[in-house]
Amino acid sequence: MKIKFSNDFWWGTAISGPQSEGSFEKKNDSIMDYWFKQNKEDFYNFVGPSVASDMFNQYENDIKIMASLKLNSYRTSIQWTRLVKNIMTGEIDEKAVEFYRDYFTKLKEKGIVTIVNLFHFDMPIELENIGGWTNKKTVKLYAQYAENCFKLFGDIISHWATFNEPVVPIEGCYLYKWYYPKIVDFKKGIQAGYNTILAHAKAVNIFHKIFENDKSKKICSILNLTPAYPKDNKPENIEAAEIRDLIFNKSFLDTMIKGEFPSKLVKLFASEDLLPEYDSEELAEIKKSYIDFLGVNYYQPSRIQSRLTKWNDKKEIMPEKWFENYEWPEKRINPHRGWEIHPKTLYKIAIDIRDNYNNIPWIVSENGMGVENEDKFLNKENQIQDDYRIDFIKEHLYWLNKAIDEGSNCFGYHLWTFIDCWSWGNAYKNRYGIVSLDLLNNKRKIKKSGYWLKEVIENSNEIEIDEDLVK
Ligand code: BGP
Repeated sequence: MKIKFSNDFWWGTAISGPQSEGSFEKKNDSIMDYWFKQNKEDFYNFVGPSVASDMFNQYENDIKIMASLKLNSYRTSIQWTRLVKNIMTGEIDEKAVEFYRDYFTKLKEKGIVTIVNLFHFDMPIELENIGGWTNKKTVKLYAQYAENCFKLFGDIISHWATFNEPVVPIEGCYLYKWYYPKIVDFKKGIQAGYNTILAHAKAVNIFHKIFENDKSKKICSILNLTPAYPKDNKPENIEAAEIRDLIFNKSFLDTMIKGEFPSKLVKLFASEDLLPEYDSEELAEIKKSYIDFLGVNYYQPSRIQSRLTKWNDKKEIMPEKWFENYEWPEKRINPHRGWEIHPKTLYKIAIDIRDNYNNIPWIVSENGMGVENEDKFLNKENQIQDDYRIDFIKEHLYWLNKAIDEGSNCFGYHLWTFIDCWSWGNAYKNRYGIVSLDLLNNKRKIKKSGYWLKEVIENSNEIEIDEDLVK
């Protein structure tokens, strides 16, 4: 069977500054740099973010590779800890401005539209030391940083993102101990989440003011959506899944698109004395902010049931007070990452955006598959034969295409990622790139999936899909 995407469809890849650039010439540490200096053993093979994919030095060549693959779009992020020389005053590092201006200009010259994101988990350590997102001073400094970025690069960049996956630092830093500072404190996490939303709203409002006469400038937020499937139709399981959705998806989705916190979530948090500190001026700022488009990172859904045992109220409260994860027996997983592969959920997300979120224009801003030891798939020409990745992409594109046919307003698909990149904790264990990176010499080589994508684009965005793959 054949599917086809519109001629102006965006094809590209996404990456982040901290995971690709390396920390060359950076004047400040993020929590990730600091965490690595403190606890190297927390990182796969003791590899930290200092060199990453060496894009700081090789971006010009990398952009040529992107162009050779006919990709028309891209996303990366500015590192706050690079752009700003002095985190507390916001003083700009002119060398960093030169670097980003050249990087973004080179992309533009090749006809590649870049979405520039402002925050990808990389909180400056100085701000984490005063409470990170739990402190409103961070919100103020972020708004100043965002305004500087819009003014410094707004002549080159048309598309912006305030945050990548804002819920993830809440989970990682305040609930599940994935990332430094590994605090377990749900109430603090909620304050951090609320302040993140406020910071987003402030940045969006500043953006719309600066560019009020230029409709080509657009801003989004990038959310990782993990729709919750209840185990079955029992009301208690449906209710548990609904709560999981409220806490992890709708908290950000509803606020950023509709300007309002879901009332059921507010009631739930109030019942446990978990509401953050807020005032009416802040709520008005949030209400006023609107995004021009939405970025959706999709990797996996969640599978939920009601609690099998009563939550022990003597324990620290966690979101799991209201639900439990459920192991769906039919679950297909990517064993390298442990994440479920369920392409049809992308269709569910697309229809939900169409029906419940004003059919806002949106892009799949990340989707991809991390695989360990990809070297075993090298052919004689030293090229990685990642057919599993091609199949993974095709399956997702099939469901996306169906949703677009049914009216969902998705205008593009970005793969995570362009080149194998450093990951939080996992470092270089799982490779996601369509271009491989040799860690010994930082050499790049396009994988089979990269050439496959190029072929799709050259073939007028038409894709042949094996029916067995999507039944
Ligand atoms: C997303 C993040 C990326 C990236 C990707 C893969 O959640 O936005 O930064 O890391 O997931 O995840 P991981 O690197 O943990 O395998």
